[in-house]
Amino acid sequence: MTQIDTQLQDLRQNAQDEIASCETLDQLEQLRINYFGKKGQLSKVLGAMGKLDPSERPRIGAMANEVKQAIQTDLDDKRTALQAAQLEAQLQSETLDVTMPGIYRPQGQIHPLNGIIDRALDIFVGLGYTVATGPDMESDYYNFEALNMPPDHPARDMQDTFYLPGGNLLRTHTSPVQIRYMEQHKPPLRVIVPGRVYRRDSVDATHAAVFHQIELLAVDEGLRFSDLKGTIKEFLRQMFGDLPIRFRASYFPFTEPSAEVDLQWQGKWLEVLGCGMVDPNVLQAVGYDPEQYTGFAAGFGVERFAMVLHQLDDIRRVYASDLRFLRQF
Ligand code: 2NM
Repeated sequence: MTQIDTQLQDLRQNAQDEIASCETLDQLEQLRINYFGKKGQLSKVLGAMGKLDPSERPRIGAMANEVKQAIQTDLDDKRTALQAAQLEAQLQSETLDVTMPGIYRPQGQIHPLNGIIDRALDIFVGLGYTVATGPDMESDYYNFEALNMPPDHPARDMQDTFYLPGGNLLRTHTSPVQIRYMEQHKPPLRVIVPGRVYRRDSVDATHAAVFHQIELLAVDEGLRFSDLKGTIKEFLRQMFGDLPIRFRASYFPFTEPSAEVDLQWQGKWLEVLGCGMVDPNVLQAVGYDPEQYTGFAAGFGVERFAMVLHQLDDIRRVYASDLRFLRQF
């Protein structure tokens, strides 16, 4: 045997061993370059072919080809195996077990006050009303003056209103929003206004310094007290069910005539809202002609509705953010 014979056999054997113990595709590529590259081991051996006796060349050439083929086959088989292993490992590590328990995220829920507000707004939107809102900080004009409450009106008392530095105040009702809305729109109009209001009441089981009101206003030609009655009746029917209601004469500075509405709830008459025909002075203040247009308005307290509908005995619970309490609704 010639020396080149042995070299080729050794090359074949080394390649076989190295490929067999190779563990990664990168290593395998290095091996391929090491054997088949321009400066690789096979080239080196074949470079010595020139020195061979010409009669030996065909045999050695065939042998070199065999060795090359065998190494190539080993490399291909190994590459296939390593790729399969890599894919398998990837599939293992990226497997998503959809039957695993999820990460627990407590479900939020609608606060009982927002639940009442949502329901009331839905009912009035169903009756053709538009939802409007406005600022919590108001001027004396929008909160009182435009609502037919002159400077000496008792409701303006420091004892009842939170006055702010600079002459502004925290609105004591949502009615200033209706004034602003009327300034911006011509009749006919129907608006429903939810919002936070502020009063200097001492806090107890049924009073809070900050609470929520919903007020509605309709202005059109020919609106009458019977339109107000029908609207209130339908609203209370959708809110509480078909229960007896009664209208009692009352007084508000911004409506004339005015009424309070009672609902027979669990055998007792319960006052649930105030309402009336918008006072002509209010219409005049926003530039409407009271001879052409009439309006009706009503207002109610959201907390009071929540307390009735959810049978609550203390308003302060609604604000305490105690989840054990709030989760009941
Ligand atoms: C009430 C009762 C009666 C009322 C009046 C107005 C306005 F701006 F149109 F004049 N808004 N809300 C009103 C009338 C509110 O709450 C008990």
